[in-house]
Amino acid sequence: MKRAHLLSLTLLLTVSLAPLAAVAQSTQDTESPEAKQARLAWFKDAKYGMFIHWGLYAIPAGEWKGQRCPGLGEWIMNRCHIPVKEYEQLAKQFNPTKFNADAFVQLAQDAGMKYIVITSKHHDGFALFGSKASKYNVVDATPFHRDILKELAEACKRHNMPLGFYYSQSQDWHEPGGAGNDWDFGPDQDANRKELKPYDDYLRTKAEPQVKELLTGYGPVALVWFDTPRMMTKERAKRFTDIVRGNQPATLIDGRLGDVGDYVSTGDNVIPSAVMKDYWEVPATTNHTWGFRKDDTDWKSPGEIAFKLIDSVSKGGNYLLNVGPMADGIIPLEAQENLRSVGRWLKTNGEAVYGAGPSPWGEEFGEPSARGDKNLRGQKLVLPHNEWRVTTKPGKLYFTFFEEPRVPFELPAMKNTVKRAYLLETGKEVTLKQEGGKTTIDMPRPMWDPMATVVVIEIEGNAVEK
Ligand code: FHN
Repeated sequence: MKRAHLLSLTLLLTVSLAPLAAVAQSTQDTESPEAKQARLAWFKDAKYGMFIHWGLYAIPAGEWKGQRCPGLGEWIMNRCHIPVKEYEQLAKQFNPTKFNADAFVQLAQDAGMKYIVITSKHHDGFALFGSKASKYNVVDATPFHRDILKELAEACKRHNMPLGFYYSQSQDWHEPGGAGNDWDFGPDQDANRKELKPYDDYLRTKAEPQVKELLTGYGPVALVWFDTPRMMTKERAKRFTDIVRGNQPATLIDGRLGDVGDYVSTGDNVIPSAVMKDYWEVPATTNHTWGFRKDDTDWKSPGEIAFKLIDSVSKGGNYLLNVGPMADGIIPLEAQENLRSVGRWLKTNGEAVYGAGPSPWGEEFGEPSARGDKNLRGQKLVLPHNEWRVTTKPGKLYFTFFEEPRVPFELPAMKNTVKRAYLLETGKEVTLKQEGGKTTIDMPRPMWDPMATVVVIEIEGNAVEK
């Protein structure tokens, strides 16, 4: 993150320690669109963040009592219906002696990621920070006794890295009042959606106090990433918004609280098929799970990651890419290597990503199935085209090619005069031809970087006119 942006974020976040009930009311209800955009500015520039899913589930790593338990690693307690009394024993084994907060932040920096979001408490109810609201936390319940979030917050501060906290506000499988644990505590609701658990007790005695602890004990919180809003009425969601706004007014709230957040959170690994009106972020996996599973070694390649990142930026969003540290505190080395490869690419091509705007066109994204087919989620199928994407800055268009154009590449139609074309990485001119109202570029072959090559097109005027 550029220093100026970091300063404005710090400033925004520090102003936040003002007296709070009143602020909560006013920020929530009266914030102007401009003020909201100012809070979002660092996030929109950042584009690429590191998600970290880490907790007790890293110990069983997808296997319970010698049996493979299919599904997401962090869902093992639910998928295998592990009783609370058994699952919580894992805390006694949680001793990640190889954990080094600076190494996490260093990896994010090497990868070119501009913010970090870590699970402070996932659905299993275990907190990765010292909490007075529940002893089921890393400091009180494990032999490790160290406050992982505190160490990470300090490391982030040392490296100027914005830090946000994931918090599972509704699901808490450890608590009788939390949503989601029907194997120990029965269903959350009956057939008429009548609530059957002391859900508000859980919210008031654990979830709300813990969110407050995060907002008051861990320095500036860049964002809170709520998730799976079950039974989250507007009134309940507002209680969380008030805690966040009341303690740190600049902190962003994701799109999964249960009421409007500061930006849209898309589905897991779901990059929209076109530019969206509102600003958005996609949470994404590097393999197929969030929490570590020893049997999931199907890592996304650097090329796939680079494509998804630029695809996201060209559609006006952020790419929040997950790593799942192992029980000893180490992030799987294959994931580290792939992230660092993308980071090296970003070192010379980052201008096309950070702070860049979306595509002025959209034809490059693909086309809806003419037969009206649906995808596996039952949505309208869009047949994607993945050859190239374009991102923008005033007076500049960044065409990123993921496949080598075999013929001169025709730029999409625009009224602007095209002034110049060159490779972003080397500055070398790219042959430009303008004939009969068409502009083509002739990329040198073989492509400079076979993974992704960026050609910068300089145009008259700030933005594309169509
Ligand atoms: O259930 C969670 C899942 O474990 C993971 O945390 C993802 C990340 O976006 N969110 C939920 C499913 O959407």
